[in-house]
Amino acid sequence: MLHLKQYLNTSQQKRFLELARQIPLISPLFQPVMPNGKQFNCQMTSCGDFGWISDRNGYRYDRLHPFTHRPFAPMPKEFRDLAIKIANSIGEFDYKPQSCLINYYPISGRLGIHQDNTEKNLLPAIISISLGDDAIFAIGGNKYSDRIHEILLKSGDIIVLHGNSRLFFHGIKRIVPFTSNLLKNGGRLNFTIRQVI
Ligand code: MD6
Ligand code: FE
Repeated sequence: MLHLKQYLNTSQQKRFLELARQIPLISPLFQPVMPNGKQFNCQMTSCGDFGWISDRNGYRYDRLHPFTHRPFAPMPKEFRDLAIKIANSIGEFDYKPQSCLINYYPISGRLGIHQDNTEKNLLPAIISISLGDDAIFAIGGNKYSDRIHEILLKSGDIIVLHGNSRLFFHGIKRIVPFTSNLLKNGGRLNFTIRQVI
């Protein structure tokens, strides 16, 4: 795992926020349910060739938004360029940013411990960008029962799960309210850029 602290400066964070704000106009945020029917504690949408979906039928990627039934908004070039640059820096020279999952956490938001294994191709890195309020990120190992440690993610930080850590269990324990003024209504945005196939 890589934790690139303050990788994006304030003006780059504002630029990424401005780009992200356009996406729900085409691909609205929604609060998915898990296969067991429980609601997620954050809202989601995606951009790029594929979006990540969860509902009663399971977790998967789809080319169409589950409510608009239209292709997801295109992934902004700046997102793709950033992902390719970071992938190249860790020796992934053929990285294809095919999907960016956007999670919005209100101050009460969280995300249970999970493994990102829905992708057909589990080798390419997942590159995660945080904006807005701080979050307590919990990360363990390849087994659910592995010891977990906590990392404070701040606005502009990037986490990369790659190589040995690609399938590490992780989640968001909680948001730390009022720690950033980037989002005017508070809360946190997270973008995870993935190569799916
Ligand atoms: C979040 N992140 O930061 C949730 N997944 O809101 C993730 O679930 C995640 O940070 C895969 C790789 C990096 C991540
Ligand atoms: Fe994840």
